Amino acid sequence: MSFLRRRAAVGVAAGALLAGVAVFGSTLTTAQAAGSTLREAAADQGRFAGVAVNDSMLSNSQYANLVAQEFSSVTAENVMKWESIQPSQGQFNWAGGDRLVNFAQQNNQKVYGHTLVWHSQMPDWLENGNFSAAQLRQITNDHISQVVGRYAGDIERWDVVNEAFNEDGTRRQSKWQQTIGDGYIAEAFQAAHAADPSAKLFINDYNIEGINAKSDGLYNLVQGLLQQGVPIHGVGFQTHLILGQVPGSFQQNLQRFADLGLEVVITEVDIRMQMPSDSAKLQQQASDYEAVTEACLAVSACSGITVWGLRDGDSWVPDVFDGYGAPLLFDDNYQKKPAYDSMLAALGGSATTGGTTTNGGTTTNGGTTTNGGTTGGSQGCSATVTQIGQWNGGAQYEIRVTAGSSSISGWQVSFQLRSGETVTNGWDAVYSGAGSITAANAAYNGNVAAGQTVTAGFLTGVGGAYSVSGVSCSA
Ligand code: 9MR
Repeated sequence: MSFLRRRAAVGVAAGALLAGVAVFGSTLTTAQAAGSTLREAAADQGRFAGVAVNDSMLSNSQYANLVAQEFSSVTAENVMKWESIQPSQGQFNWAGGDRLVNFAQQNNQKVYGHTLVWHSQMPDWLENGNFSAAQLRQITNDHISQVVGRYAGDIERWDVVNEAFNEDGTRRQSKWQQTIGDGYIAEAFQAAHAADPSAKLFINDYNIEGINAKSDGLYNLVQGLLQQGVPIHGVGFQTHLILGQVPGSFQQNLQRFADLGLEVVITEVDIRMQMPSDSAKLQQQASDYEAVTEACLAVSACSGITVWGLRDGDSWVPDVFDGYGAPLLFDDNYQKKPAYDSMLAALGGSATTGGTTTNGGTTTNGGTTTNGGTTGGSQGCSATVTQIGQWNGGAQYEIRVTAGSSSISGWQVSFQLRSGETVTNGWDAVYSGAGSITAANAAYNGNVAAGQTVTAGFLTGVGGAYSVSGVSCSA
Protein backbone atom coordinates (compact mmCIF):
# COMPACT_ATOMS: atom_id res chain seq x y z
CA MET A 1 0.00 0.00 0.00
CA SER A 2 1.38 3.38 -0.82
CA PHE A 3 2.64 5.71 1.85
CA LEU A 4 0.23 8.50 0.99
CA ARG A 5 -2.80 6.28 1.34
CA ARG A 6 -1.63 4.73 4.56
CA ARG A 7 -0.85 8.03 6.19
CA ALA A 8 -3.39 10.43 4.86
CA ALA A 9 -3.28 12.74 7.89
CA VAL A 10 0.45 13.32 7.58
CA GLY A 11 0.08 13.66 3.83
CA VAL A 12 -2.38 16.51 4.19
CA ALA A 13 -0.13 18.53 6.49
CA ALA A 14 3.05 18.00 4.55
CA GLY A 15 1.21 18.34 1.27
CA ALA A 16 -0.07 21.76 2.23
CA LEU A 17 3.38 22.87 3.29
CA LEU A 18 4.97 21.67 0.11
CA ALA A 19 2.24 22.48 -2.35
CA GLY A 20 4.47 25.11 -3.89
CA VAL A 21 6.86 22.55 -5.26
CA ALA A 22 4.31 19.91 -6.06
CA VAL A 23 3.75 21.63 -9.37
CA PHE A 24 6.71 19.77 -10.73
CA GLY A 25 4.95 16.47 -10.23
CA SER A 26 5.39 13.99 -13.00
CA THR A 27 5.50 16.73 -15.57
CA LEU A 28 9.20 17.14 -15.04
CA THR A 29 10.02 13.83 -16.62
CA THR A 30 8.11 14.82 -19.71
CA ALA A 31 9.58 18.29 -19.94
CA GLN A 32 10.33 19.32 -23.48
CA ALA A 33 13.77 20.53 -22.52
CA ALA A 34 15.21 17.01 -22.34
CA GLY A 35 18.55 16.78 -20.61
CA SER A 36 18.67 20.34 -19.30
CA THR A 37 18.64 19.28 -15.64
CA LEU A 38 20.62 16.57 -13.88
CA ARG A 39 17.50 14.47 -13.40
CA GLU A 40 16.53 14.65 -17.07
CA ALA A 41 20.04 13.98 -18.33
CA ALA A 42 20.47 11.07 -15.89
CA ALA A 43 17.09 9.66 -16.93
CA ASP A 44 18.19 9.76 -20.55
CA GLN A 45 21.05 7.47 -19.47
CA GLY A 46 18.69 5.23 -17.51
CA ARG A 47 20.14 6.39 -14.15
CA PHE A 48 19.00 8.52 -11.26
CA ALA A 49 20.52 11.76 -10.00
CA GLY A 50 20.15 12.05 -6.24
CA VAL A 51 20.84 14.48 -3.42
CA ALA A 52 21.04 14.20 0.36
CA VAL A 53 18.35 16.42 1.83
CA ASN A 54 18.71 18.46 4.98
CA ASP A 55 15.29 18.17 6.63
CA SER A 56 15.37 21.65 8.14
CA MET A 57 15.76 23.20 4.66
CA LEU A 58 12.71 21.55 3.09
CA SER A 59 10.44 24.38 4.19
CA ASN A 60 12.62 26.84 2.23
CA SER A 61 10.97 27.07 -1.17
CA GLN A 62 14.15 27.95 -3.04
CA TYR A 63 15.93 24.92 -1.62
CA ALA A 64 12.94 22.65 -2.15
CA ASN A 65 12.35 23.85 -5.69
CA LEU A 66 15.94 23.22 -6.70
CA VAL A 67 15.92 19.73 -5.15
CA ALA A 68 12.71 19.00 -7.05
CA GLN A 69 13.95 20.45 -10.30
CA GLU A 70 17.40 18.89 -10.48
CA PHE A 71 17.15 15.52 -8.74
CA SER A 72 15.17 12.33 -9.25
CA SER A 73 16.19 10.69 -5.97
CA VAL A 74 16.49 11.93 -2.40
CA THR A 75 18.34 10.50 0.59
CA ALA A 76 17.67 11.68 4.14
CA GLU A 77 20.96 13.18 5.28
CA ASN A 78 20.10 12.46 8.92
CA VAL A 79 16.43 11.93 9.74
CA MET A 80 16.23 8.20 9.05
CA LYS A 81 19.26 7.38 11.19
CA TRP A 82 18.72 5.40 14.37
CA GLU A 83 19.16 8.31 16.80
CA SER A 84 16.54 10.32 14.92
CA ILE A 85 14.00 7.66 14.18
CA GLN A 86 14.09 5.59 17.41
CA PRO A 87 15.47 8.07 19.95
CA SER A 88 14.06 6.13 22.93
CA GLN A 89 13.62 2.40 22.91
CA GLY A 90 10.32 1.51 21.28
CA GLN A 91 9.45 5.16 20.50
CA PHE A 92 9.64 6.04 16.87
CA ASN A 93 9.78 9.55 15.46
CA TRP A 94 8.56 9.41 11.88
CA ALA A 95 8.15 13.13 11.24
CA GLY A 96 11.30 13.77 9.22
CA GLY A 97 11.16 10.50 7.29
CA ASP A 98 7.50 11.01 6.43
CA ARG A 99 8.23 14.55 5.29
CA LEU A 100 10.89 13.38 2.89
CA VAL A 101 8.81 10.52 1.50
CA ASN A 102 5.88 12.87 0.93
CA PHE A 103 8.12 15.40 -0.74
CA ALA A 104 9.59 12.75 -3.01
CA GLN A 105 6.17 11.44 -4.00
CA GLN A 106 4.94 14.92 -4.83
CA ASN A 107 7.97 15.52 -7.01
CA ASN A 108 8.16 12.15 -8.72
CA GLN A 109 11.40 11.19 -6.98
CA LYS A 110 12.75 7.93 -5.61
CA VAL A 111 13.77 7.69 -1.97
CA TYR A 112 17.07 6.08 -0.99
CA GLY A 113 16.85 4.88 2.63
CA HIS A 114 19.80 5.68 4.87
CA THR A 115 20.65 3.84 7.17
CA LEU A 116 19.69 0.94 9.46
CA VAL A 117 22.78 -0.52 11.16
CA TRP A 118 25.61 1.95 11.72
CA HIS A 119 28.09 2.45 14.52
CA SER A 120 27.62 6.24 14.42
CA GLN A 121 24.61 8.37 15.38
CA MET A 122 23.24 5.71 17.69
CA PRO A 123 20.85 6.90 20.42
CA ASP A 124 22.30 6.82 23.95
CA TRP A 125 20.08 3.96 25.06
CA LEU A 126 21.52 1.78 22.31
CA GLU A 127 25.09 3.00 22.46
CA ASN A 128 25.36 2.63 26.22
CA GLY A 129 23.03 -0.32 26.74
CA ASN A 130 24.69 -3.49 27.93
CA PHE A 131 22.89 -6.06 25.80
CA SER A 132 23.40 -9.77 25.29
CA ALA A 133 23.67 -11.04 21.72
CA ALA A 134 20.07 -12.23 21.86
CA GLN A 135 18.85 -8.86 23.13
CA LEU A 136 20.78 -6.84 20.54
CA ARG A 137 19.55 -9.16 17.80
CA GLN A 138 15.96 -8.60 18.95
CA ILE A 139 16.42 -4.82 19.19
CA THR A 140 17.98 -4.69 15.72
CA ASN A 141 15.33 -6.87 14.13
CA ASP A 142 12.60 -4.72 15.70
CA HIS A 143 14.21 -1.53 14.45
CA ILE A 144 14.63 -2.83 10.93
CA SER A 145 11.16 -4.29 10.71
CA GLN A 146 9.54 -1.10 12.03
CA VAL A 147 11.49 1.30 9.83
CA VAL A 148 11.60 -0.73 6.62
CA GLY A 149 8.01 -1.85 7.23
CA ARG A 150 6.70 1.69 7.59
CA TYR A 151 8.11 2.72 4.25
CA ALA A 152 7.57 -0.58 2.44
CA GLY A 153 6.76 0.16 -1.18
CA ASP A 154 7.87 3.79 -0.78
CA ILE A 155 11.63 3.35 -0.39
CA GLU A 156 13.25 1.55 -3.28
CA ARG A 157 16.73 1.03 -1.83
CA TRP A 158 18.08 0.81 1.72
CA ASP A 159 21.57 1.09 3.14
CA VAL A 160 21.08 -1.84 5.50
CA VAL A 161 24.59 -1.86 6.91
CA ASN A 162 26.83 1.19 6.81
CA GLU A 163 30.61 1.39 7.24
CA ALA A 164 31.27 -2.13 8.51
CA PHE A 165 34.97 -2.16 7.58
CA ASN A 166 38.27 -0.79 8.80
CA GLU A 167 40.71 0.68 6.30
CA ASP A 168 42.75 -2.55 6.27
CA GLY A 169 39.74 -4.60 5.19
CA THR A 170 39.04 -6.17 8.58
CA ARG A 171 35.68 -5.78 10.28
CA ARG A 172 35.06 -2.63 12.26
CA GLN A 173 34.56 -3.46 15.93
CA SER A 174 31.07 -1.97 16.17
CA LYS A 175 28.62 -2.88 18.91
CA TRP A 176 27.05 -5.45 16.57
CA GLN A 177 30.37 -6.98 15.59
CA GLN A 178 31.44 -7.23 19.21
CA THR A 179 28.13 -8.49 20.59
CA ILE A 180 26.73 -10.68 17.81
CA GLY A 181 29.83 -11.38 15.71
CA ASP A 182 30.28 -11.76 11.96
CA GLY A 183 26.73 -13.00 11.40
CA TYR A 184 25.10 -9.65 12.23
CA ILE A 185 25.37 -8.45 8.64
CA ALA A 186 23.52 -11.39 7.10
CA GLU A 187 20.88 -11.17 9.85
CA ALA A 188 20.29 -7.49 9.19
CA PHE A 189 19.76 -8.13 5.47
CA GLN A 190 17.36 -10.96 6.25
CA ALA A 191 15.33 -8.75 8.59
CA ALA A 192 15.14 -5.98 5.99
CA HIS A 193 14.09 -8.41 3.29
CA ALA A 194 11.33 -9.80 5.51
CA ALA A 195 10.02 -6.27 6.15
CA ASP A 196 9.93 -5.29 2.45
CA PRO A 197 10.66 -8.09 -0.02
CA SER A 198 10.65 -5.61 -2.90
CA ALA A 199 13.33 -3.27 -1.50
CA LYS A 200 16.85 -3.43 -2.91
CA LEU A 201 19.25 -3.89 -0.05
CA PHE A 202 22.69 -2.30 0.02
CA ILE A 203 25.87 -2.31 2.03
CA ASN A 204 27.50 1.13 1.96
CA ASP A 205 31.00 2.40 2.81
CA TYR A 206 33.63 5.08 2.21
CA ASN A 207 37.20 4.77 0.88
CA ILE A 208 36.11 1.76 -1.16
CA GLU A 209 36.00 3.59 -4.51
CA GLY A 210 39.34 2.25 -5.71
CA ILE A 211 40.69 -1.27 -5.53
CA ASN A 212 42.36 -1.39 -2.11
CA ALA A 213 42.45 -3.42 1.09
CA LYS A 214 39.13 -2.07 2.29
CA SER A 215 37.25 -2.69 -0.95
CA ASP A 216 38.86 -6.15 -1.13
CA GLY A 217 37.48 -6.92 2.35
CA LEU A 218 34.03 -5.77 1.28
CA TYR A 219 34.27 -7.72 -1.97
CA ASN A 220 35.05 -10.93 -0.10
CA LEU A 221 32.16 -10.33 2.28
CA VAL A 222 29.52 -9.73 -0.40
CA GLN A 223 30.77 -12.65 -2.47
CA GLY A 224 30.28 -14.86 0.59
CA LEU A 225 26.84 -13.42 1.35
CA LEU A 226 25.69 -14.08 -2.21
CA GLN A 227 26.97 -17.65 -2.02
CA GLN A 228 24.95 -18.13 1.18
CA GLY A 229 21.83 -16.77 -0.49
CA VAL A 230 21.63 -13.67 1.71
CA PRO A 231 19.28 -11.08 0.15
CA ILE A 232 21.84 -8.40 -0.75
CA HIS A 233 21.34 -6.48 -3.97
CA GLY A 234 23.89 -3.74 -4.14
CA VAL A 235 26.92 -1.88 -2.89
CA GLY A 236 26.96 1.84 -2.13
CA PHE A 237 30.20 3.71 -2.78
CA GLN A 238 30.02 6.86 -0.66
CA THR A 239 32.76 8.69 -2.65
CA HIS A 240 33.76 11.41 -0.20
CA LEU A 241 36.81 12.53 -2.17
CA ILE A 242 39.60 15.09 -1.96
CA LEU A 243 40.20 17.38 -4.96
CA GLY A 244 42.29 15.70 -7.66
CA GLN A 245 42.12 12.27 -6.05
CA VAL A 246 39.55 10.27 -7.99
CA PRO A 247 41.01 6.75 -7.81
CA GLY A 248 42.22 5.50 -11.19
CA SER A 249 40.68 2.09 -10.54
CA PHE A 250 37.19 3.44 -9.76
CA GLN A 251 35.48 2.07 -12.87
CA GLN A 252 37.28 -1.26 -12.66
CA ASN A 253 36.31 -1.58 -9.01
CA LEU A 254 32.63 -0.80 -9.68
CA GLN A 255 32.74 -3.35 -12.46
CA ARG A 256 34.09 -6.17 -10.30
CA PHE A 257 31.17 -5.73 -7.88
CA ALA A 258 28.75 -5.50 -10.80
CA ASP A 259 30.20 -8.74 -12.16
CA LEU A 260 28.99 -10.46 -8.99
CA GLY A 261 25.47 -9.59 -10.15
CA LEU A 262 25.10 -6.62 -7.82
CA GLU A 263 23.81 -3.14 -8.49
CA VAL A 264 26.26 -0.36 -7.64
CA VAL A 265 25.39 3.20 -6.64
CA ILE A 266 27.53 6.26 -5.93
CA THR A 267 25.71 7.18 -2.75
CA GLU A 268 27.28 10.27 -1.13
CA VAL A 269 29.67 12.00 -3.51
CA ASP A 270 31.35 15.24 -2.49
CA ILE A 271 34.78 16.53 -3.52
CA ARG A 272 36.39 18.79 -0.98
CA MET A 273 39.10 21.38 -1.54
CA GLN A 274 41.36 23.38 0.70
CA MET A 275 39.77 26.79 1.19
CA PRO A 276 39.63 29.39 -0.16
CA SER A 277 38.45 28.11 -3.50
CA ASP A 278 39.70 29.64 -6.73
CA SER A 279 38.92 29.10 -10.37
CA ALA A 280 41.69 26.54 -10.89
CA LYS A 281 40.37 24.45 -7.99
CA LEU A 282 36.81 24.77 -9.24
CA GLN A 283 37.93 23.55 -12.68
CA GLN A 284 39.77 20.61 -11.12
CA GLN A 285 36.63 19.81 -9.15
CA ALA A 286 34.62 19.93 -12.37
CA SER A 287 36.88 17.37 -14.00
CA ASP A 288 36.75 15.21 -10.87
CA TYR A 289 32.95 15.18 -10.92
CA GLU A 290 33.13 14.36 -14.61
CA ALA A 291 35.44 11.40 -13.89
CA VAL A 292 33.12 10.10 -11.16
CA THR A 293 30.11 10.40 -13.46
CA GLU A 294 31.92 8.68 -16.30
CA ALA A 295 33.00 5.81 -14.05
CA CYS A 296 29.37 5.19 -13.18
CA LEU A 297 28.11 5.51 -16.75
CA ALA A 298 30.74 3.05 -17.96
CA VAL A 299 29.23 0.36 -15.73
CA SER A 300 25.74 -0.63 -16.75
CA ALA A 301 24.89 -1.85 -13.22
CA CYS A 302 25.62 1.62 -11.80
CA SER A 303 22.07 2.86 -11.36
CA GLY A 304 22.66 6.33 -10.00
CA ILE A 305 24.74 9.03 -8.38
CA THR A 306 23.76 10.92 -5.23
CA VAL A 307 25.58 14.07 -4.10
CA TRP A 308 25.87 14.55 -0.34
CA GLY A 309 24.07 17.87 0.01
CA LEU A 310 22.68 20.62 -2.20
CA ARG A 311 24.84 23.70 -1.56
CA ASP A 312 28.39 24.04 -0.31
CA GLY A 313 27.14 25.64 2.89
CA ASP A 314 24.91 22.64 3.59
CA SER A 315 27.86 20.25 3.64
CA TRP A 316 29.23 18.38 6.64
CA VAL A 317 32.77 18.85 5.28
CA PRO A 318 33.87 22.15 6.90
CA ASP A 319 32.73 20.91 10.31
CA VAL A 320 34.87 17.81 10.11
CA PHE A 321 37.86 18.64 7.88
CA ASP A 322 39.53 21.78 9.12
CA GLY A 323 40.24 24.22 6.29
CA TYR A 324 38.34 22.22 3.65
CA GLY A 325 35.05 23.04 1.99
CA ALA A 326 33.13 23.85 -1.21
CA PRO A 327 32.57 20.18 -2.08
CA LEU A 328 29.19 20.30 -3.85
CA LEU A 329 27.53 21.33 -7.14
CA PHE A 330 25.80 24.55 -6.03
CA ASP A 331 27.17 27.52 -4.12
CA ASP A 332 25.40 29.10 -1.18
CA ASN A 333 23.37 31.35 -3.49
CA TYR A 334 21.96 28.30 -5.28
CA GLN A 335 24.15 29.06 -8.28
CA LYS A 336 25.56 26.26 -10.39
CA LYS A 337 29.29 25.69 -10.05
CA PRO A 338 31.56 24.42 -12.85
CA ALA A 339 31.18 20.97 -11.27
CA TYR A 340 27.45 21.11 -12.01
CA ASP A 341 28.08 21.91 -15.67
CA SER A 342 30.63 19.14 -16.06
CA MET A 343 28.40 16.57 -14.39
CA LEU A 344 25.47 17.60 -16.57
CA ALA A 345 27.65 17.42 -19.67
CA ALA A 346 29.05 14.01 -18.65
CA LEU A 347 25.46 12.79 -18.38
CA GLY A 348 24.94 13.95 -21.96
CA GLY A 349 22.82 16.93 -20.93
CA SER A 350 23.16 20.52 -21.89
CA ALA A 351 22.37 23.76 -20.11
CA THR A 352 20.45 25.01 -23.11
CA THR A 353 16.91 23.90 -23.74
CA GLY A 354 17.79 22.49 -27.12
CA GLY A 355 15.69 25.16 -28.82
CA THR A 356 16.95 28.22 -30.64
CA THR A 357 17.74 31.33 -28.71
CA THR A 358 15.55 33.93 -30.28
CA ASN A 359 16.30 37.02 -28.27
CA GLY A 360 19.93 37.46 -29.17
CA GLY A 361 20.93 36.12 -25.76
CA THR A 362 23.59 33.55 -25.01
CA THR A 363 23.60 30.68 -22.61
CA THR A 364 26.58 30.95 -20.35
CA ASN A 365 28.46 27.97 -19.05
CA GLY A 366 26.88 28.53 -15.67
CA GLY A 367 23.52 27.73 -17.16
CA THR A 368 21.94 31.17 -16.91
CA THR A 369 20.45 32.65 -20.00
CA THR A 370 21.33 36.28 -20.34
CA ASN A 371 19.05 38.56 -22.23
CA GLY A 372 20.88 40.19 -25.07
CA GLY A 373 18.14 42.76 -25.40
CA THR A 374 16.15 42.93 -28.57
CA THR A 375 16.14 41.07 -31.81
CA GLY A 376 14.37 42.55 -34.78
CA GLY A 377 13.12 45.30 -32.54
CA SER A 378 11.04 43.10 -30.26
CA GLN A 379 11.73 42.27 -26.65
CA GLY A 380 12.03 38.60 -25.64
CA CYS A 381 9.07 38.77 -23.28
CA SER A 382 6.86 41.05 -21.25
CA ALA A 383 5.16 40.33 -17.95
CA THR A 384 2.56 41.55 -15.50
CA VAL A 385 2.29 40.67 -11.83
CA THR A 386 -1.08 41.45 -10.30
CA GLN A 387 -2.55 40.99 -6.85
CA ILE A 388 -5.80 39.10 -7.42
CA GLY A 389 -6.91 38.64 -3.83
CA GLN A 390 -5.95 39.56 -0.27
CA TRP A 391 -7.16 38.79 3.22
CA ASN A 392 -6.03 39.25 6.80
CA GLY A 393 -2.44 37.92 6.72
CA GLY A 394 -2.16 36.85 3.11
CA ALA A 395 -2.49 37.71 -0.57
CA GLN A 396 -2.59 35.97 -3.94
CA TYR A 397 -0.86 37.16 -7.10
CA GLU A 398 -0.92 36.18 -10.74
CA ILE A 399 2.03 36.36 -13.14
CA ARG A 400 1.43 36.57 -16.89
CA VAL A 401 4.37 36.15 -19.25
CA THR A 402 3.90 36.93 -22.94
CA ALA A 403 6.52 36.10 -25.57
CA GLY A 404 7.43 38.85 -28.07
CA SER A 405 7.48 38.40 -31.82
CA SER A 406 9.70 35.30 -31.50
CA SER A 407 9.22 32.20 -29.41
CA ILE A 408 11.20 31.91 -26.18
CA SER A 409 12.65 28.86 -24.46
CA GLY A 410 12.87 30.13 -20.89
CA TRP A 411 11.83 33.20 -18.90
CA GLN A 412 12.48 35.01 -15.67
CA VAL A 413 10.32 37.72 -14.13
CA SER A 414 11.70 40.07 -11.47
CA PHE A 415 9.50 42.30 -9.33
CA GLN A 416 9.19 44.07 -6.05
CA LEU A 417 6.91 42.98 -3.22
CA ARG A 418 6.72 44.72 0.13
CA SER A 419 9.73 44.58 2.44
CA GLY A 420 10.13 41.04 3.79
CA GLU A 421 7.17 39.72 1.78
CA THR A 422 8.04 36.22 0.58
CA VAL A 423 6.37 33.57 -1.51
CA THR A 424 4.91 31.03 0.90
CA ASN A 425 3.36 28.87 -1.76
CA GLY A 426 3.87 29.13 -5.50
CA TRP A 427 3.00 27.22 -8.63
CA ASP A 428 4.08 27.04 -12.28
CA ALA A 429 7.38 28.87 -11.61
CA VAL A 430 10.48 28.59 -9.43
CA TYR A 431 10.51 31.43 -6.92
CA SER A 432 13.36 33.04 -5.04
CA GLY A 433 14.03 36.12 -2.96
CA ALA A 434 12.28 38.15 -0.29
CA GLY A 435 10.91 41.60 -1.11
CA SER A 436 12.76 41.51 -4.44
CA ILE A 437 11.44 38.35 -6.04
CA THR A 438 12.36 36.44 -9.15
CA ALA A 439 10.11 33.85 -10.73
CA ALA A 440 11.72 31.59 -13.34
CA ASN A 441 9.85 29.20 -15.58
CA ALA A 442 9.16 25.69 -14.30
CA ALA A 443 10.69 22.81 -16.25
CA TYR A 444 7.57 22.42 -18.34
CA ASN A 445 6.49 25.97 -19.22
CA GLY A 446 9.66 27.69 -20.43
CA ASN A 447 8.79 27.32 -24.11
CA VAL A 448 6.32 30.00 -25.14
CA ALA A 449 5.38 30.57 -28.77
CA ALA A 450 5.53 34.08 -30.24
CA GLY A 451 2.74 36.26 -28.85
CA GLN A 452 1.48 33.53 -26.50
CA THR A 453 1.01 33.90 -22.74
CA VAL A 454 1.68 31.53 -19.84
CA THR A 455 0.56 32.16 -16.28
CA ALA A 456 1.91 31.31 -12.84
CA GLY A 457 0.83 32.30 -9.35
CA PHE A 458 1.77 32.48 -5.73
CA LEU A 459 0.63 33.28 -2.21
CA THR A 460 2.37 35.44 0.37
CA GLY A 461 1.86 35.93 4.08
CA VAL A 462 1.21 39.71 3.89
CA GLY A 463 -2.34 41.03 3.57
CA GLY A 464 -3.55 44.43 2.37
CA ALA A 465 -3.96 45.80 -1.12
CA TYR A 466 -0.67 46.19 -2.98
CA SER A 467 0.23 47.16 -6.49
CA VAL A 468 3.37 45.30 -7.58
CA SER A 469 6.23 47.49 -8.76
CA GLY A 470 9.43 47.09 -10.79
CA VAL A 471 8.25 44.24 -13.02
CA SER A 472 10.73 43.13 -15.69
CA CYS A 473 10.90 40.05 -17.87
CA SER A 474 13.94 38.42 -19.47
CA ALA A 475 13.94 35.49 -21.82
O1 9MR B 1 26.16 14.60 6.53
C1 9MR B 1 25.91 13.97 7.77
C2 9MR B 1 26.10 14.97 8.89
O2 9MR B 1 25.11 15.98 8.83
C3 9MR B 1 26.06 14.25 10.22
O3 9MR B 1 26.37 15.15 11.26
C4 9MR B 1 27.04 13.10 10.20
C5 9MR B 1 27.05 12.35 11.50
O4 9MR B 1 27.97 11.35 11.52
O5 9MR B 1 26.72 12.22 9.14
C6 9MR B 1 26.86 12.81 7.91
O6 9MR B 1 26.59 11.89 6.89
C7 9MR B 1 27.43 10.75 6.83
C8 9MR B 1 26.62 9.61 6.29
O7 9MR B 1 25.47 9.42 7.08
C9 9MR B 1 27.43 8.33 6.23
N1 9MR B 1 28.64 8.53 5.48
C10 9MR B 1 29.46 9.67 5.87
C11 9MR B 1 28.60 10.93 5.86
C12 9MR B 1 29.46 12.14 6.19
O8 9MR B 1 29.96 12.07 7.47
